[in-house]
Parts: sequence; C-alpha cells; structure tokens
Amino acid sequence: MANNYQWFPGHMAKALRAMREDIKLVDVLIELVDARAPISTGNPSIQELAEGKIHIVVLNKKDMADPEVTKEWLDFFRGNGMLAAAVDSKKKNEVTSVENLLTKLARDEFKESDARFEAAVRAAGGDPGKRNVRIMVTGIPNVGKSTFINTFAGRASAKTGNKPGVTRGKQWIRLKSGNDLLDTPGVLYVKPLSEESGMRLAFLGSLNDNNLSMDELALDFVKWCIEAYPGCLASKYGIEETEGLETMEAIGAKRGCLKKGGVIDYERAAGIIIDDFRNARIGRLSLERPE
Ligand SMILES: Nc1nc2c(ncn2[C@@H]2O[C@H](COP(=O)(O)OP(=O)(O)OP(=O)(O)O)[C@@H](O)[C@H]2O)c(=O)[nH]1
Ligand SMILES: [Mg+2]
Repeated sequence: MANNYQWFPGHMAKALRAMREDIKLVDVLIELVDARAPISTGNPSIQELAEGKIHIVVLNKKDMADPEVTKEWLDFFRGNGMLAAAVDSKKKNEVTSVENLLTKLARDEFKESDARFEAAVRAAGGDPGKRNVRIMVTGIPNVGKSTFINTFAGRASAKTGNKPGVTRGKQWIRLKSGNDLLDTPGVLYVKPLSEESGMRLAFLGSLNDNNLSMDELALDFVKWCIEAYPGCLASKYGIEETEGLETMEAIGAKRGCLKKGGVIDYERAAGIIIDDFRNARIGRLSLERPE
C-alpha cells in the first residue's frame, strides 16, 4: 500500500485561529524548523502572520543534521534577509544565544512609546511600563517546540514527547532576562503537502505514524538514503546497497527480522530503520539542501 503523505488533523483551522490571536500579543516569533528539512517543516504563511514582528528562523535538532548542509541553510536564509540560527534545543547555551540576539533586536526595534505594543501587553494583563519583550515559539508538530521552551525557560515547564500533538494549555513564563515567553507554542500546518515534503515530514515523525504504512515509509527512506547518502546504509548495517527493496531485505536479514520459514519481517525491519534514522544512528543526514 502506497502512503498518502498528508496531515490528518481535524483541528487545523482552530489552531490557526488560536495562533492569530496569540501572535497579536508578542513582539518576537521564533519559528522552529527541523534543520534536516527546513523548507518542508517551515510555514510559508508565517511571513504574512509575522508582519510587524521580529521573526527568526531557528533550525532545530542541528545535532542530527548534516553540518555542511546546515551551514548552507544558514547562508541561504541570511542571504534572503532573514534572521536565522541553528541549535540543539537540549543545549542551554545554544538556546540562550538565540534569546540574546532577540532581546537586542527587540529593544532596537520597538521603542518605549510603541502604542501597539502597549495595547497588546495590557490586553494580555501585563504592565506595559515594564516593556518586557514577549516571545512566542511556533512550528509544525514534533519539531522540538516543547524542548526548546523547556530549555529556554530553564525548567521542565512544557510537556515533550516523541509523538506529534502532545502540547495543550496556555501560560506565560517569565525568563531570567525579564522577557516573557508564551508557554503554548503556535502550531501551523501547511496544506496540501507536496508528495516530497509529506514524505520528509513522515521520515521525521511529524506526521502521525498511525496513519502511515511503516513498511512503505521505511522503503521510501531506504530508496532516498541510497541516492542521497550512498554507502551510509551499507556501513551502518554491514550490507550491500542495491535497489531499495533488496537493500531493506538485506537490513532485515542482518538484524534477524525473520518470520517462520525465513521470510523477512518487513514491519520489524521498517521499525528498526525508521527508529535508527530518527535517532541519527544512521548518521547526520539532511533531507533537503538549498537549491
Ligand atoms: N537530538 C535532538 N532532539 C531534539 C531536539 N529538540 C527536540 N528533540 C526531540 O524531539 C522530540 C520532539 O520534541 P518536542 O519538544 O516534544 O516537540 P514539539 O514540537 O513540542 O512536539 P508537539 O508538541 O508534539 O507538536 C523529542 O523526542 C525531543 O527530545 C534537538 O535539538 N536535538
Ligand atoms: Mg510540544
């Protein structure tokens, strides 16, 4: 069965409405994307939503991405006049460097007398005299929003998980710097996904696995990997790379994924391959490069 790589959430319109409301309250939008696929995990509509705000693109999970490609992406975004940084959200110093940049930018950009800002702070029950910089994190499911917020806030304040869609609720977190961070990240879904983008999101675990055939997903991944990073699967699993299905079978056999009669257990092989990719055990592989 071939996979249909699309979102299946019933709450996309609701999420967008909530996000539009939240955006009114903040000065700064931190858009988290996955460093391994910054375009497919990004939101084209955020440009319009972020108008009048400081918008920074943060390439998250850089520890799992191909470092050379991440450098190219940073050049790409900065070359297009955007603010961009790459981080491992589990590292405090990397997350803090993003805040330092934002605080400085926000102070320069928004003057004390900014009426729009004051109104927004009052509407949120805050004290505009204090001029705290208000920050919001956005991103598609599973890009690491909760992890980023936790590290940012310096305590476990946002629930994290491996499955998309874990986060609910809403509150502000006062940061050590005096800035305020919205606890609830904004979630945006881009629809429709192109076949290629959808597949990348599925590899990364941003689409719900329950709606996918994992055999097909792993096979698509193996095919991609042979082409984009030749030799990678061969050295990881000690097999020979041929065409996709045969290579997947070789990995399965090597890992003892066999059913009665020596038939390959595709499901188990698929689970191993996808899990290895998602934990960067096959290597630091980027799914997208700048054109
Ligand atoms: N290696 C690595 N893993 C990360 C990083 N950031 C997040 N993760 C992992 O990615 C998974 C998803 O992270 P979450 O913080 O739950 O992602 P989220 O965007 O809040 O997900 P939803 O709430 O489901 O939309 C978790 O297993 C995290 O541990 C990172 O920078 N590096
Ligand atoms: Mg979350």
